[in-house]
Amino acid sequence: GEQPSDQKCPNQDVIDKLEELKALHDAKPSDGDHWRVFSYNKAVRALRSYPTRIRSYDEARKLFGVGDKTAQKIMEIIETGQLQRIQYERTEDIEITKLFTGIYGVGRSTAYKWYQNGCRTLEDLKNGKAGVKLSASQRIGIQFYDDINARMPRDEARQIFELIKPLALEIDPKLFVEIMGSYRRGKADCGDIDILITRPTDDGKTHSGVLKKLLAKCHERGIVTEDLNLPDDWMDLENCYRGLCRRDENSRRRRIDFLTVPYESRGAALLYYTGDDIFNRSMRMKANMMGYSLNQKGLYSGVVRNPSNRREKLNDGTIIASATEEEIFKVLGVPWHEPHERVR
Ligand code: DCP
Ligand code: MG
Ligand code: MN
Repeated sequence: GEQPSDQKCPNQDVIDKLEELKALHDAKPSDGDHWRVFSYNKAVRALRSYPTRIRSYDEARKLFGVGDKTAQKIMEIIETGQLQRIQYERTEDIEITKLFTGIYGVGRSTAYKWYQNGCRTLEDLKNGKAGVKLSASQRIGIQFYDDINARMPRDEARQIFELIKPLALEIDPKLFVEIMGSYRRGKADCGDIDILITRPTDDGKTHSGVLKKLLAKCHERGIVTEDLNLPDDWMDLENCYRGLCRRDENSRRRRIDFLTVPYESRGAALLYYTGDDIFNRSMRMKANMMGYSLNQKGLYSGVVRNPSNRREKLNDGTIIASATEEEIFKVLGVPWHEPHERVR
């Protein structure tokens, strides 16, 4: 695997500044500057694997993916510790749009529209300035803005999961309850808690209706505090719930996601929701190259897509692997990766 991103490399300060500039280009509200983002990503990758401190322009220029402009920037950071371009790119539209996209349920286009209509602060939005109408979850997103945008220590995610898992097993001891996402990958901090629930069907029963009962219990105990997105039909085997939770009355709110899937697709769901998103993308690409299609429900063969819109499936294909992560890796010919190895 690659070296973990928190391990310092000899050019870490250069990487940090380039990443900062990249984020500003990426956040361009009108339409992220994708070409620049791509080129900074290439430079950062080269710098990450470079073993020694960069000493000259020529040395920087020799790195794969580093052109004249980027080499100049690298030297500016090495020589001055600063990158002037960052101040120049940090404009009000980017800053305010970023503030607004930090609200749960607000995407870049909504955020930019509010900015264009003259909103500048969270107060402006709450007050309905320029005719802004917030959804219930966006209101909660503003009310707990700082909590939702903070990450929690891994230990707190574990403690909350250990409060919830027994409540689920009280409802049905045969449930399969697993924590996924960044926690399962072993990260030191988590943006939210991702919980998968399913149940074997060999005794003719299913987990239908469990999610509703579990959430009632979690609300009753004060563990889940606010709902953000409820399922359309609580009785479906495949469901998704998003909300806020807390360990106890003295703890901050944390984001929590519950997912339920049919037992046969637990492997595909585990794989997808364990991530990370970049690892998922490479698995999907591998599947596509083999003529398969991979999503959170399974690995399919014979999916026919609309040639002029690859997103549109003309048929569902046949499922060839979904019950375990192992079999999906195997069919794709990808060596087994432990969750902590599934990182960019
Ligand atoms: N996922 C994905 N593509 C997305 C969103 C999610 O592939 N656009 C997958 C990969 C993620 C997993 O779902 O790892 C869980 O999503 P989260 O947003 O909860 O991300 P993480 O748990 O990985 O990180 P965080 O600690 O920020 O929650
Ligand atoms: Mg997560
Ligand atoms: Mn999540």
